[in-house]
Amino acid sequence: MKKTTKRILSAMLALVICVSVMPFAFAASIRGDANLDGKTNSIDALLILKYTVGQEVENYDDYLFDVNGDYTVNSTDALRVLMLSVGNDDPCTYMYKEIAKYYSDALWTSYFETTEVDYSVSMNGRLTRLVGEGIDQEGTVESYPFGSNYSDKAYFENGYDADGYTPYDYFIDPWIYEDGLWETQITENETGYEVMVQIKEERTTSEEPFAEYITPHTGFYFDFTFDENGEVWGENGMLTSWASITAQVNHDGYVEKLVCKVYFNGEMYLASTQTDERVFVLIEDGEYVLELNFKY
Ligand SMILES: [Ca+2]
Ligand SMILES: [Ca+2]
Repeated sequence: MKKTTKRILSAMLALVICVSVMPFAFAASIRGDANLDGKTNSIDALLILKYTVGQEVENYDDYLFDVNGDYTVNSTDALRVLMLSVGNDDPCTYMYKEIAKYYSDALWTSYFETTEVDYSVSMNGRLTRLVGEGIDQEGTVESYPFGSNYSDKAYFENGYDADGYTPYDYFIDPWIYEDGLWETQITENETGYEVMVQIKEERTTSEEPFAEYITPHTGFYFDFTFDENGEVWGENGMLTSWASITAQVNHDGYVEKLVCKVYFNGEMYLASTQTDERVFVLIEDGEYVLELNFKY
């Protein structure tokens, strides 16, 4: 078995994604910099404290004041800023690319330390196809939901399974291609940090089937070959897709849980090598979900 085939990527469908609205806006400010002077120090801590005791502050901003991202502004946030000002590292104050790096480092480390990964992959959406006489003549429209899911466990020791495969061979890339970054976000919770990384929408076609951002980094695999036996293949098609990855990183810096969602829509013409029949296929509301639960 070739290493690439170990990947649990199973999209033998052709698709095009149309996602026009992204849910988050990129915040350019530094968390904790309450007075927006580009530095985090005791002045900011004092402003946050003032706010928590009900005093009026200028330019109040949820994002800036809620340093640990727990949707509450209190003395903990002020303390965070003080710790920062004396040189403590605090992932909650990371920005954009720093968050992506934090995510990548955590996943990379986790891949080497994990002993077991419980994983599941699912894919669903709606498929419409024009069948019968083919695309140039009148045919019948069929529309139906599609879906599949799969789950299993994989065991590792010192970064390898019994056959010499790494978690990276199984799952998604630990690093994110910088140009493909759309948005990042980090929030603290009871067990550590929840890190969210979103990857830009991009389009692939049957002429340019290699996605730059999503496919290699999320594990989502799009193949314009429609039938694995080679009897039917994509003659002409497009896929657009974007991805959102959420990782729960514990206080020791290890990923405990990771959910990667790829949203996609697509359309393509298919041709059969055996019958010469051609059909048009439209895929909507596609969602591919990879969930990983790590044990150490
Ligand atoms: Ca400041
Ligand atoms: Ca807070």
